[in-house]
Amino acid sequence: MKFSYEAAVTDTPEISLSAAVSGEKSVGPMARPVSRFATLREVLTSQTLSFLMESHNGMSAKIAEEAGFQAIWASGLTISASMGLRDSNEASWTQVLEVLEYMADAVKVPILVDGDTGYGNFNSVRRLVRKLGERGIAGVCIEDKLFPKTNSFIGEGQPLADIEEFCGRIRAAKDSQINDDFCVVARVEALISGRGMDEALRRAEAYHAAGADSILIHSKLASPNEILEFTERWGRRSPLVIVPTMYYATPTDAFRRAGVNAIIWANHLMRSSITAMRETAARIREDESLMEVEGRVTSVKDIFRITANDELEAAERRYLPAGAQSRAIILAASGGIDGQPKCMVDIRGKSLLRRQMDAFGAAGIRQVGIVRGYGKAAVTPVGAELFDNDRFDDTNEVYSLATAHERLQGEVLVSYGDVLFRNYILTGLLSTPGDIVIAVDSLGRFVGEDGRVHDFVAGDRAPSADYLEETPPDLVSIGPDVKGERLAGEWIGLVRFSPVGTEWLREEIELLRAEGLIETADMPVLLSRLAARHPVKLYVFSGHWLDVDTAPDLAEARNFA
Ligand code: SPV
Ligand code: MG
Repeated sequence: MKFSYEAAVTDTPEISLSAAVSGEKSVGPMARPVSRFATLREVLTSQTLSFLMESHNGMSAKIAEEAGFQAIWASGLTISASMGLRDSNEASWTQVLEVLEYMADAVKVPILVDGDTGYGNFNSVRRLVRKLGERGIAGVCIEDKLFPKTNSFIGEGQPLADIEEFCGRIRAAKDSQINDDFCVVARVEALISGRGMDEALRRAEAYHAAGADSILIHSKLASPNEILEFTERWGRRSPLVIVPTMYYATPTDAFRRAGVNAIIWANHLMRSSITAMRETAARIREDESLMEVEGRVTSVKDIFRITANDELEAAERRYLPAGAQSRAIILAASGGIDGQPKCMVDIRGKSLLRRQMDAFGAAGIRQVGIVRGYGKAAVTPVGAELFDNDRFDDTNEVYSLATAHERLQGEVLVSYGDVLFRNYILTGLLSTPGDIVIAVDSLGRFVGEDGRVHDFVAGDRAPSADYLEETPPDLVSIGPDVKGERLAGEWIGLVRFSPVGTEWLREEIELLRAEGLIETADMPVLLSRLAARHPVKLYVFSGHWLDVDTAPDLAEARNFA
């Protein structure tokens, strides 16, 4: 879609700017997506006054977009400043291009880049404009000065480019654009250089004739007088952009009435961030503490939100293999051996917990949460998220699990913190179909009276050794008293929930809470209740695991590992 200035003035635009900004499809007669190029064209040419906010990197661009700005001004001054450089073309144009690419990737709204002088002659401009278009930058502003440029607010009487030569730069830019809606804004520096109003108007006329899509008339006076005189004498011959950095006290309506199409707020995100960073740095330096600062600065969580971490999590679910999408929650709150939390006992140079985390890691499960309780200060493994059940003495396993409720989403494995198992058991559990699958040791059928509590499991049919039998049995009952010919074995304290199974798990936890049973329920109770409402599958194997409850278990574990 092509916008001419005249069409924009006289016709109803075919696109909705808000739709373009939000990235939605337009719903007008021509219903099709609006490009950023077309959006910038409308921002610069529409009769309704628009605003461009300065940004200098991906984050500031996101903040400008979040605030609702329709377009972004990628300022030469502030991009240089963000690099610790002067606004004197000390950064090369390809270095600026790289920053622009981050900015364009970060936002949907269009970017008008401050292209300074075009970094040289017509030939530099041609390459610049092509590359900008390739990177999705919707427009460039070039100023009629000489390379290397000097900021307009430094010194007096800066030399200007020859008019004809600068018109050549504009024509070269227009001939090189790879998108019909790419905008070239010609910036007139005659008022800045003290050349007077007639010269400014003459230059604006020539640049308009050379094909500029808009004229930026710049002034460094504190009063708006010369800008208002210019707009009056210009008489809306083309779209106009202004930068009221110095004449900031003028009410915006004055420019609206004068027929200005777009205003650039040129450097205020950079300047405000400098103020904020200075204050924070001074406070922390003085206090040698974060106390005063925390709560007054953006949270780390907010950074995750701004950079759309949730999108990455969704992509991980789409693209990573099953194990990598899973999270393990290790219940390690209860009990100890010889005054040490069970999960921390050393089994041949590695804690039980570390061994379990390594097993999860080997299966591709990188997100591990640990619910601590007994001796929690000693449970600080690297690479795990920690949850605390400080009531481990008078609560049970479901209460511990509920402390990690924030993480009960997606594919979740829950395991007791005091079990050791061979890796193949985990792999088998992960690949058994079902929304809830529990790992069952068939040798548990033969356990005699040994004075320990076992979670025996009965299925809806006897476990089959048939090669062709592919459907695992369903759990019917689980607990220390389960017996009979449907006895499948012993649950080892490892259960997998699919994303759907995790939803059921959350519901069941909430029901237990509502019934006042959350504090007393153990995992077998939870699994029994789940099995009453949903299919809970058994993954049956033989041996190759143990739990570490007592000192003799510990001795056995040391042989096992
Ligand atoms: C910039 O933001 O880099 C500009 C505007 O060119 S000004 O600093 O006002 O010249
Ligand atoms: Mg600049």
